[in-house]
Amino acid sequence: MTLLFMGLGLLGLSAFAFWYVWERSHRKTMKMPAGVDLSRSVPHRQEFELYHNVLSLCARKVRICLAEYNIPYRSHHIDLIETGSYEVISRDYLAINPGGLVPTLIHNGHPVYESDFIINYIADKATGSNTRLTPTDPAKRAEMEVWIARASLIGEDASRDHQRSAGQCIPPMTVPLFVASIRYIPVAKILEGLLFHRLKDRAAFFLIFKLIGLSGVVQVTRFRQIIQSARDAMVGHLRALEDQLALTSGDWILGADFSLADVSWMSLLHRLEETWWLKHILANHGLPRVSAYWTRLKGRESYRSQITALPHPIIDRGIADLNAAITRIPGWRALYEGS
Ligand SMILES: N[C@@H](CCC(=O)N[C@@H](CS)C(=O)NCC(=O)O)C(=O)O
Repeated sequence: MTLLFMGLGLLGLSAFAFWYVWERSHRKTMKMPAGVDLSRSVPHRQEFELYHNVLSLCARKVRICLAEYNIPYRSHHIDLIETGSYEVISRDYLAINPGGLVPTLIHNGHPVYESDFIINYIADKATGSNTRLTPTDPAKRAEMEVWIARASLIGEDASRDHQRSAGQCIPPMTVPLFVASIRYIPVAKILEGLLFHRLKDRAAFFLIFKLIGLSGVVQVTRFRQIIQSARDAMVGHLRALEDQLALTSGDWILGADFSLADVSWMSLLHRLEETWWLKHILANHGLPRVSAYWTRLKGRESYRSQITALPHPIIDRGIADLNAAITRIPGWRALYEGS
C-alpha cells in the first residue's frame, strides 16, 4: 500500500515537472525595449489595436491619448492579477509582448512597447488630426518630456527612485488598494505568477498581501517605510506641479495648451484619487492649483470615456473596502494622514 502511494506520488511529481518544463519553454519572457517591433507581426483588423487593462496606470495613459486624438482602436482587455488573473503571462499575450506587461499598442500589425514611447508615437502618427498635443517649440517640447517622465514608472523596483519620479511612487501608494482587492482573487491565480512571471517578487508580494491582509501589511515596518517614502516624495512632486501651474498660469502644465504631459498626469492623479491619497494630501497640504487642475482634467471627455466609463467589480470593491479600512485601522489612518 505504502509503495503504491509512493509510486503515485512520484508519478504526480514527474507529471508536474514535465508540465512545468514544457509550459516554461512556451512562456519565455524578457524585458522589451521601448519602440516598434517590426520583426513581430500580430493578427489585426484595425490600424490601431490596444492590449490594455482597466486599472493599469500606463495603459490608461495610452487610452486617454487615443481618445484625445479621437483615434478609434480595437480594444483587447488583458487581466493583471490585480483584476483577476495573470493573463499578461499567458502564452497568447507573451507572443505579443514577451515582457508580460501592458500596454501594448498594435499599429498596422506591429507591437509598440512602453507607454511614454507609445503616446509620442501616436502623436507622430496623428498628423492628420486637428488635435495637437505636442508643442512645435523645441524648448516647450523638452519641458513636456520632463513632465511626462515625472509621471512615469521608471523602474521595476518599487522601493526606490521615489524622488526621481512621481510615477515611481505609484506602485507603493497603490499597495493599499492591491491588498484590499486581492482578497477577492483566489490563491491559485497568484501561484501562476510565482511559477511563470518574469518579476517573481511581484507575485510573492501579492501572495503575502493575500495572506496577511490590510491589517497585517500596515504592521510590517519595511512595507510602511516604503509607502511613507513614496508618499513624502509624492507630496514633493505635487508641490512642483503646483509651482509649475503658478509659473505658466494657464489651465494646463505647459500653459494654455493641453499636451501629452497632461495625459500622463490625468492617469497619475486618477490613481491617487482612487487610492484615497489625493483627498488626504490636498486636505493636509493645500495645493489649490493642483486641486483646480484636477477638476479641469476630470471635466475632459477622455477622462469620462477612458476612465470612469470603465469600472471593474474587483477594483470597485477594493476601493470601498480600503476607504473603510483607512478609518478603521489606526496604522493606515496614520499613514494617510501623513505621520
Ligand atoms: N514602463 C512600462 C511599465 C508597464 C507596466 O509596468 N505595466 C504594469 C501595469 S501599470 C503591468 O503590466 N503589470 C503586470 C504585472 O506586473 O504582472 C510602461 O510605461 O509601459
